[in-house]
Amino acid sequence: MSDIALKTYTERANVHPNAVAKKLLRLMDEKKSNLSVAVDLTKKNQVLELVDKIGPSICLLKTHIDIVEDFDADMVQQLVALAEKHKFLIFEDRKFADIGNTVKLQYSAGVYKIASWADITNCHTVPGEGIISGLKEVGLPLGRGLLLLAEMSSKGTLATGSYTQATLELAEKHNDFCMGFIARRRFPGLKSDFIHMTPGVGLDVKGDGLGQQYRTPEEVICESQSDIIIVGRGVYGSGRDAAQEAERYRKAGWEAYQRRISK
Ligand code: 6AU
Repeated sequence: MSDIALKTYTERANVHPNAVAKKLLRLMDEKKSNLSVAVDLTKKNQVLELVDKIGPSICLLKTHIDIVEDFDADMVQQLVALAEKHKFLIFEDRKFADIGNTVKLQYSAGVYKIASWADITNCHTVPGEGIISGLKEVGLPLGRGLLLLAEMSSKGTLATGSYTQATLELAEKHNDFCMGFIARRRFPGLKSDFIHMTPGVGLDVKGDGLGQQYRTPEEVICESQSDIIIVGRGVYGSGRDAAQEAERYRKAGWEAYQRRISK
């Protein structure tokens, strides 16, 4: 077991150099939650209603803002107000994947102005180091954090082996802005304390028929030593009581973390 995986979130927060990571780790212990909910809904009101319901159970809200059909500036204001009300951070899962100059514009401008409201965003490393440098020029002065997609949850993903390894090295080089990874597990031997977030988490089913693969919070947090579980349809899928399901995942994630740090 890696040393960092045995520390509490607060112990890590106390010495963490990245302001967003520090805030997130503090919130996690305060709310006893390592749950991020992926709200993949296409109507503004559906998103806001769901976020208000699950807000008490999450440490991080994950959005795909570009799937919202009736997006407007008021939606962002309301999301930020909900984040203050329920105490969670916002992660816009934009998965940038272009050259540095283009991602700078995509991150700061356009319809969504992501950098102005999202605490955290993420990117692929396929373009090389320039993508991180470009995003950093915008995000660092605003006190934002970046996650690199080091691995993916989907079947047949190409983000493996030397691609994953090169991604870890880029994160170490830019550890002032890169605060963590999207990954299936904690990577051993890293110098910095990166926050590992894992999607593809479900308690009831193993997949979705489109290549998504689900593992349980126990497998992800305790066995694979990741820090945060990202759950979407498991929480709000058809016929589910979202508030109740969010609590179920929060408890499962938290208990798995308790078992891990007591090993
Ligand atoms: O629980 P689900 O399958 O309903 O939703 C999983 C969420 C979706 C995906 O876009 C996202 O997690 N995701 C990511 C992220 C977070 O970057 C990477 C990945 O490899 N797999 C994945 O599902 O919103």
